Amino acid sequence: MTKKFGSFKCLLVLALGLSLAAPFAAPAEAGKFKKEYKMTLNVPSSFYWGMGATKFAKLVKEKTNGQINIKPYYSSALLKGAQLKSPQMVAQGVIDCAFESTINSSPVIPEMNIFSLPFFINNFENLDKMEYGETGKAIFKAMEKKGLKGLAWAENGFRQVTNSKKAIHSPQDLKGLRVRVVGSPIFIDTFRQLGADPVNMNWGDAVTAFQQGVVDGQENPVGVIIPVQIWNYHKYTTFWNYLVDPCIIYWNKKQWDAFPKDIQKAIQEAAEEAARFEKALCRAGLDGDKSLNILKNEFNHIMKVPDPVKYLEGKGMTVTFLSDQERQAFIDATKPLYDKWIPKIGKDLYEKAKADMSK
Ligand code: X2X
Repeated sequence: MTKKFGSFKCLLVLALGLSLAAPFAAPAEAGKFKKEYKMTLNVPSSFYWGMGATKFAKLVKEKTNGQINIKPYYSSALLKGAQLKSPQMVAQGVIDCAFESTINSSPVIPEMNIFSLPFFINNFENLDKMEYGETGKAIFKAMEKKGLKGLAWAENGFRQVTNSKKAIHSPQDLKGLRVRVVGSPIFIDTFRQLGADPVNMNWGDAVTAFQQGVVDGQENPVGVIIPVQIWNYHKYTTFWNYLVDPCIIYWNKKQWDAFPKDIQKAIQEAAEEAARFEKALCRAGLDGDKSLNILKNEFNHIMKVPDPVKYLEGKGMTVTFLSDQERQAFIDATKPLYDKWIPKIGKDLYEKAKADMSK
């Protein structure tokens, strides 16, 4: 380089180049970045989760002065729909980063099954206490050990059950129902325990299965059941908040560690902002005015569906809420799962989660 830039003219060009690239890395350093960073997520861009991923990519580009370009690959396109492979692919560096559900990431990080323990986390407040408390810290630490750098907590949401047969009020109502679940073992265990007939399949195949009536039901948050227009296949939904599905924005750790500090800072800020926006989209109309106000005041975003329950009723769905007694029957029926799953999740983490929630 010294030889090349020996002349005064060349020095001038170099100085100009440096000033244009400010405040970030010098051009020589900028050459270290890839042309495109691949990001995986399991849903289309139209879902709230997809909108969050799009925003993350946009913010990263802005905040790094165009040096880091993330391309979102929606609907697990890089994995041919095999949603449970995302954490492994990011850990290996085949994919650079992910905006991914904790369910889909649980094959590599079993600790993430803490969110899938049925009837363990009842509300957003408890979820936030865990994510921003000791539980969240421990999960990010476990991720680092597996080659993943966690950046921010986003969301898919509390999962509700829908079906084409009847309103579900009790475990008996689930008896024999064929329910599509994610291929994560705790979901199969839970629905078997409740007497249903769980069928695991990737989300990419699920909609065809609903259309063809191969399954009677499924479970997902409003951020999925609304854009997929579930009322076209299922007339009944029960809001049982039986478990929650956070998303995490994460990066291949080796690659992350090699980024200059200013780039790390910019991406981290982008992740936190995108996650706050996306979380609010997923919670809008489910936490009073809180998330609706965050969207309006901080992001100038007005929700098309400000009240998901009313919206589903408006589409002709029967929306059922459980009484305390009905809920207790589900809690009792799923208790045996705790004996099997707490050792897999880690007793320590389970205790941390309980402590976080009681703070
Ligand atoms: O597969 C699902 O049900 C979905 C879309 O919610 C996830 O990716 C976990």
